Amino acid sequence: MEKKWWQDKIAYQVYPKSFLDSNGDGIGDIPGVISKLDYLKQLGVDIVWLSPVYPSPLADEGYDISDYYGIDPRFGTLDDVDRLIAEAKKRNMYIVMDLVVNHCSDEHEWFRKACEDPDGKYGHYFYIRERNADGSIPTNWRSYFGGNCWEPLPGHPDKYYLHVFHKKQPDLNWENPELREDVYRMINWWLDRGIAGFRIDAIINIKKPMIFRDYPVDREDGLSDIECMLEDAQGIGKFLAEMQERTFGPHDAFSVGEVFNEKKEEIPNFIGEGGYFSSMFDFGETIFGASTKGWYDRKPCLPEDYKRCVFQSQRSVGTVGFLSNIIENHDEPRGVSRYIPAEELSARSKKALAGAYFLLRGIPFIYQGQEIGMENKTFTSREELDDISSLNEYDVALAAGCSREEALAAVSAYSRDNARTPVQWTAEENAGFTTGTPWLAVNPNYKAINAAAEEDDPDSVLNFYRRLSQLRKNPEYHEALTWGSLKPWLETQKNLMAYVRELGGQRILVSVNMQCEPQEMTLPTDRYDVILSNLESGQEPEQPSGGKVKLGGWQMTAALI
Ligand code: TEU
Ligand code: CA
Repeated sequence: MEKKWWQDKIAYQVYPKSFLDSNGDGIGDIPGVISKLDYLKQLGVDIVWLSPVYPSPLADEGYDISDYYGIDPRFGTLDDVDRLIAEAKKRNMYIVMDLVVNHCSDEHEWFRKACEDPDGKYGHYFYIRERNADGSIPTNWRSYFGGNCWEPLPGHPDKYYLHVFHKKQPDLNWENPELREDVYRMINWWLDRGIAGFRIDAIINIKKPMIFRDYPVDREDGLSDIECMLEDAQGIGKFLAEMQERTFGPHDAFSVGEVFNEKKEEIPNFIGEGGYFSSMFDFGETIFGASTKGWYDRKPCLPEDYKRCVFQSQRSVGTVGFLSNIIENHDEPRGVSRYIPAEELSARSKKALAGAYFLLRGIPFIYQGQEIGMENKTFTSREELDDISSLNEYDVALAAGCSREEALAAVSAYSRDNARTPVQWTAEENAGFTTGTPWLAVNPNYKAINAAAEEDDPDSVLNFYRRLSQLRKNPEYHEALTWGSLKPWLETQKNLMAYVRELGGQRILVSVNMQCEPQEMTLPTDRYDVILSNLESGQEPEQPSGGKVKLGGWQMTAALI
């Protein structure tokens, strides 16, 4: 595969609203991000992805954009973005923005014009349909955030518009070449401004079936899972290839797609050489255990499940392309709370999980706060929730017969708000996030878990992430850890996640004991030279004997073999 500038990079996701507030209004902002670039540099971050900072009514926290060419005053100004790009550049870092073009906000000018004249130019920017002859909505599709996908078009009671997310997020009609041209113009405008690329939101949704029809009803609400519509939609490649050729390709930009439902045979088209995207997220373990009924019916992802999902994704991509690896993002609970059984959660196990995913083949993404081991928050009432998806899932759970406590427990475990509580910088009030009142309450555990406390502690999660980055960048191992193949080792040994990264004769064995009890691991070769471990200072990993090595509880080790 052709070498590209982004293949050996480490990325970090900033959710601006919750990152750092520079002016005391309780909302994180771009100047806040700029002030932490040195911190990110020290963490080994090369690429910083900003979740949306464009003008938005914030119905879906910025994923509902009302002007693609501006910056919401809550987050700063275009000048701030230019300064961010320049400051990043000084540090050899890159800024990546969020591209949200499956839909815009219902407050975007395009939608307002579509409402004024549904048969005019901008009417064709959306999916506008007449009511059915019997007065019913055009199709029975359930939106991601609950309820049906159709909303009466303001001013036109006989017409509906399609929204697969919230009703304030009308879907854009990608079949219309004029719309596509407008999107490409906007992408190129940002790339010309100096950003290095985009994370591409909800992109699998841009292709709809040519014929809109009902699918089997799967809940009491009389609607069908939106996945049925997506399954039926063929030919997304045409749009994705065109976008790549017109925008990312000529700019040599980095693009990472939010792709959930790829089929193995499509992977080369998506992220192979000359593919639609540079990379796409691996969501194998993220979607594990999901239920069409709702969050209340989800199955937990145990260490064995985690390992199986990750290896399956690694296998299906092989060396064809580069996955982007995560343990969490702004839509998910905290990875440490999700993948580590609650009673086993500790700095040691957090570091073990970090080591397990960070050295996989692909681009490691760190989500803000992950590097200090931030955990889920416990939400004690519906009023503490902000996220529209969580609010809907709470209601879904109640409607399915759960008690309030059960509904709250389900939402607490999976709420997107878990990742959106402010970053815990210090042990001071509001975790040093703001001098005002934070827009979303901080996690009360900030006195124990915060960046300042971890700074000087050699055994902290933060310092372990730094060591992981250093290992990936160390010229001695950099090539194998970037371009090397990955082969699982002793894949069926319970709660052992081990794999070998190999390139040109160099082999690095990464082994993680994902349980509190020690366990023995048979080694593939006689050699076992440890180059990194998550053990506390003063502790040494055990030496092998008789071709085996003993791994302590939640021990993670990387060794040359
Ligand atoms: O997410 C797409 C998506 O499918 C997930 O939002 C998922 O359905 C949801 O998290 C379930 O709770 C992207 C963004 O990452 C997300 O923040 C936006 O809300 C969504 O698109 C709409 O833009
Ligand atoms: Ca602010």
